[in-house]
Amino acid sequence: MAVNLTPQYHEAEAEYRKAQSAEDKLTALKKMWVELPKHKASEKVQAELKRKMSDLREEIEQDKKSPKKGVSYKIPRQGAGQVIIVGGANAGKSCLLSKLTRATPAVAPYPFTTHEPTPGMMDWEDVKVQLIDTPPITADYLEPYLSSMVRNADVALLLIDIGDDDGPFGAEPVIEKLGERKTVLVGQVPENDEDPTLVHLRTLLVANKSDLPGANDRLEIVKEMYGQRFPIHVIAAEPGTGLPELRHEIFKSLEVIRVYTKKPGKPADKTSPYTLPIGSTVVDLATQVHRELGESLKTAKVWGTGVFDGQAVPRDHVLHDKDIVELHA
Ligand SMILES: Nc1nc2c(ncn2[C@@H]2O[C@H](COP(=O)(O)OP(=O)(O)OP(=O)(O)O)[C@@H](O)[C@H]2O)c(=O)[nH]1
Ligand SMILES: [Mg+2]
Repeated sequence: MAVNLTPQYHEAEAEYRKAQSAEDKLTALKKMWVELPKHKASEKVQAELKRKMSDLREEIEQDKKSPKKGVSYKIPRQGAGQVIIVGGANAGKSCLLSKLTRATPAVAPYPFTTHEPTPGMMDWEDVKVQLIDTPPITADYLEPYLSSMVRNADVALLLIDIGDDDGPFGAEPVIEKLGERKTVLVGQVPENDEDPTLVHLRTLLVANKSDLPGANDRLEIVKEMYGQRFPIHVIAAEPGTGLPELRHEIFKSLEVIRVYTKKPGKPADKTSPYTLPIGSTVVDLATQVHRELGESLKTAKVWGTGVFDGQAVPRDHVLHDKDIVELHA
């Protein structure tokens, strides 16, 4: 079968040949990518374009970095937790961020659109969770700073494109590349880390573009490949299918509780809860409110789970989601 190339493809190719700078070459290659018919006969050309785009991206990044070596993106943690979105090129990572938060990253129908990590805050009930969109990870490309960003996050979303035959196979390079940097994506973090140099990161596998033809068949492949390793959530980010459920799963995956504080004789402050790891005690809450309060705390009263309303509890009382606490120094 021949690859029928459009006149626009040839025009873009001519632009590519004339281009002097890496940026202009990349722009022309992106146009070629959009114009290229995506079927079996064009697989070689697709691979070649992807490789060239990847090489150029690396070149541009390196050029940017050479004046100030060791550029890193430190995104200060905000909200109830930090969740990093990773995946192969074109999986829909930026689209997902734009649907779950008010961030506006570039979304485009060709790979290697995102060059820099972008944060956004996701609302879930009365808390906010920080999400970070990232550049793609492929077999031959991993931004140098990305593995440490992943290690620092609380949870990863590993996005897979089930709208495309190559999609299900885009996850393995992500897992491998991060694994080479001792960053291990896992469904459940092991209780005892045998190798202390490894960082295990709780990961939800998110199968995206379920609205496209053939997605169900590819989902079966994904389940066979990863069903034992990760919890799988099926969404279509663009039309918004499955997103309310995903928000809930993201919050649950952080394994935190929300606790409201109140002053004696006053109603609880319900505007912004404190968030603490599951299993946290009254002292942990007091320390988060103010370090000194953690030390001076004598007793507390709790309204919520497993207590009578306003029951006095000791410092080591374990709190539950949505408890209301009055702290007494
Ligand atoms: N049909 C469909 N298209 C989607 C869906 N989600 C994303 N897309 C499209 O997929 C393309 C890629 O989306 P992006 O969000 O740019 O993908 P990305 O993973 O950020 O890509 P890179 O930054 O290049 O790694 C865009 O054209 C999106 O509109 C979906 O659920 N269904
Ligand atoms: Mg992107």
